Amino acid sequence: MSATAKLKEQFDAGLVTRDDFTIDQPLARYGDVDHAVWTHLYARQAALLDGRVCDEFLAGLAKLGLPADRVPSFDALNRQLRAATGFEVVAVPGLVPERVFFEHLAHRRFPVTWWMRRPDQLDYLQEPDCFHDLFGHVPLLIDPIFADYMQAYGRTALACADDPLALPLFARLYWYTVEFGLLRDAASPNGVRIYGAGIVSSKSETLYSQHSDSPNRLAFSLERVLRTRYRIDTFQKTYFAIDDFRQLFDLAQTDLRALVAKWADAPAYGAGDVLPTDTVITRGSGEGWRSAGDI
Ligand code: HBI
Ligand code: FE
Repeated sequence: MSATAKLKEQFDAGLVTRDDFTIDQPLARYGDVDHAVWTHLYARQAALLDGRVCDEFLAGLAKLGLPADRVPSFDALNRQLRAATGFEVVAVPGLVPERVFFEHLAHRRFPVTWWMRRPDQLDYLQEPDCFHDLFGHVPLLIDPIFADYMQAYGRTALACADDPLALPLFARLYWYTVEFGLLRDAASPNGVRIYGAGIVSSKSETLYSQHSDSPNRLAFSLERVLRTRYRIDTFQKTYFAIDDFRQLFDLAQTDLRALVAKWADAPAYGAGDVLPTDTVITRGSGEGWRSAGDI
C-alpha cells in the first residue's frame, strides 16, 4: 500500500497525520488481540535472542524497560531514550517517504509504525509494524555509538535525497547494516552475532542468519555494500558482518557522499554474488535462493 493510500486510510480512521507524517500514538486503539500479539512476539524473540544477539541490544532492551505484556506507550519509553542518547520515537502510519525518514533520523527521531500486525501475520509481513520498529530497532538507539551512526546516516542521506541515483545506495547501506547487519564473534555459530532489526524481530531469520548453510556471510566493506543488491521478499542471500559499532560510526565520518557519487551509476552486484576480493566468513550453498527479485 502506498504511503498516500496509507495516509488516506489513517485519515478515514480519524488519525490526523501532521506534515512530517507523525501522529499521536492512538493508545486507545490497541485491543486485546494487539496486546496478545505483542506479548507472543516479545516472549518468542526474547527467548530466542539470548546468546544470539549482540550484548548492546540486550543492554538497550533492559535499559528501555519495554513491557513484555502489552504494546508500549511511546511517551513512556521516550523518557529513557531521550536521557540515554537524545533519540525519541515518533508514531507514524507506516512507511514514510524517504526524505521524511532521513529528516527524522537527522534530528534523532525514529519513526515507529503505530499499528500491530494481525495474528495471521506473526511470521511475516512486508511492511514494518510496531513490533518490528519498536522491538527490532529501538533498543540499539540506547547505544551512543549506534545512535551517532543513525543520525549521521540520516544527515548524509538527507543531503542526497534529491539524487535518484544515490537513493538506492543509501537503501543498500541501511539494509545491510540497520536492517540485516551481523557482528563478527568467533565464539558464536558461524562466527556471527545478530544486530539488524529485520533479523532481531523475526524468529525464522534469527535462526537462518546465524545457523543456515544457505547464505553467504562476508566481512563488511562499505563500497561492496553500496554496490550490492538485496532481497525484500525472502531471507537475505548475503549478510555482511562488522567488527563492532565503532566501524559503523567511522564509516559515517568518511566522505559517504563522495563514495555514493562515485558508485551511483556503477553496475550493482547480485545479492548472492561472492567476489574474489571478499573476506568470506562462510560461503553459502545458495540452497532455496530465487534468482529473480534482487532489489
Ligand atoms: N519509513 N516508517 C518508515 N520506516 C522505515 O524504515 C523507512 C521508511 N521510509 C523509507 C525507508 N525506511 C528507507 O528509505 C530506508 O530503508 C533507507
Ligand atoms: Fe526496519
